[in-house]
Amino acid sequence: MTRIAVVPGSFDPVTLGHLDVIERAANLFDELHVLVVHNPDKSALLPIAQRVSLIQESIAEARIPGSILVTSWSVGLLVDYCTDVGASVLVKGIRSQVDVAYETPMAIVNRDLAKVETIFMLPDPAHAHVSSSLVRQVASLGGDVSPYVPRVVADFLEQPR
Ligand code: COD
Repeated sequence: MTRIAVVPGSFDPVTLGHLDVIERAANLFDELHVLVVHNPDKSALLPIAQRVSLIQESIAEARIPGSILVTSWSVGLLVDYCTDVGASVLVKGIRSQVDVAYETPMAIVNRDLAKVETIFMLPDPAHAHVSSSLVRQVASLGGDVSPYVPRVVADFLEQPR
């Protein structure tokens, strides 16, 4: 049986913290789907299609091995996507108690709704403080985001828009 897992997120933009979780999860499963989902609680910087492209380019740039599909989902519940593609596991990164408080109820509801389990991964300490919102803030104020994001993302954010 092919074990498929989904790494969902806003990825607005993808960071080195996200990429670390993607690489380690790809090592654990036969197939990994990195799923860009709109989070209605956050105001977006990048269009969804741009986020998908930047994740694909970042995975290629880092030469992350494994069977990894990058796509997006906007039609309904996250677990509906999992059911559609035969994925039984969600992988999320946990940086702090705040992440635990945010993710725990969703993990329980997703198991109730569709028997989809959630696996929590601790971050690489080097990237534990990194978030997309921090990157958006530093970039918007003209700061150097290269310590926090893949090179393709830093280059993209530096372009005048
Ligand atoms: N190191 C490790 N992990 C990290 C790091 C880092 N530096 N930064 C972020 N992460 C993790 C996050 O904890 C999260 O697990 C994942 O990476 C994605 O993070 P973000 O910030 O890109 O995405 P979020 O937090 O906005 O998540 C958006 C989701 C849409 C995935 C989330 O809101 C969700 O699961 N929604 C479910 C919608 C649904 O179906 N609801 C009904 C039932 S619950």
